[in-house]
Amino acid sequence: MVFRLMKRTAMRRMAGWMSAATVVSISLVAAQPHPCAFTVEPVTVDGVLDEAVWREAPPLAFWAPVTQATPRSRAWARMAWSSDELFVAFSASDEHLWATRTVRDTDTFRDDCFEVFVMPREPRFGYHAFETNLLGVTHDGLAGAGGARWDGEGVRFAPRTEGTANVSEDLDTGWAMEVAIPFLSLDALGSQRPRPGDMWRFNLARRDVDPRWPGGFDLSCTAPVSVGNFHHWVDWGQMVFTAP
Ligand SMILES: [Ca+2]
Ligand SMILES: [Ca+2]
Repeated sequence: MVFRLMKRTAMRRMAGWMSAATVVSISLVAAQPHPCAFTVEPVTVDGVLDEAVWREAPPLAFWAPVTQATPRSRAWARMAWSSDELFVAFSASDEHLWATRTVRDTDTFRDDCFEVFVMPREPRFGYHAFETNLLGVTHDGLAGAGGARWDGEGVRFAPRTEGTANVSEDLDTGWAMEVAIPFLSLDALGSQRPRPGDMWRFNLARRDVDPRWPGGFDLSCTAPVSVGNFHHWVDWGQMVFTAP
């Protein structure tokens, strides 16, 4: 109940930049599994979010861990699927674009970063994490099932920035990312594809680097995590694969 009241308060604060219809959708997804929209139209993974499914799929809002406060910069994400892949779209305002890591599986999560976490089956099979900075460089892995090092085969990340990354003297506009994750790449899913009605635990998260803020960054995610850790899967939301 406390969480629900806090969500409502936060939603009122967001109403200034989102339509009433959008706010209603977000209030619903906080209470029930978030629909992952099936798309028959191919998604071109180029960071340009102009596919019809990105207009039609319901948006997810981002909240601060623990407090569920509104983040310093706004962002939204949407999820979709085809028979072969999970797609995620992310769009964020950001006045200070910053990313310096160029090598896979390094600490990309310290840059301006968008993170996708999915747990396709029971916790004993683990979950996959993709922590990808705005250069499109990822730190991906399989966690919770022995901690084996893992690289997503065929996973694609397409960032698009509006502004000048790694230049402190100006103000930037923001950035977006389009993600495609082949289902057969997910070890935690066991070489299967989801069926309509299947539900996965998930979390989408953002680290927003900005030297003007205390600590130099702001954290937010779509799940109501009760600790300052995006990996705290017991608090993740659920998504449901909608029928074609
Ligand atoms: Ca696109
Ligand atoms: Ca930033």
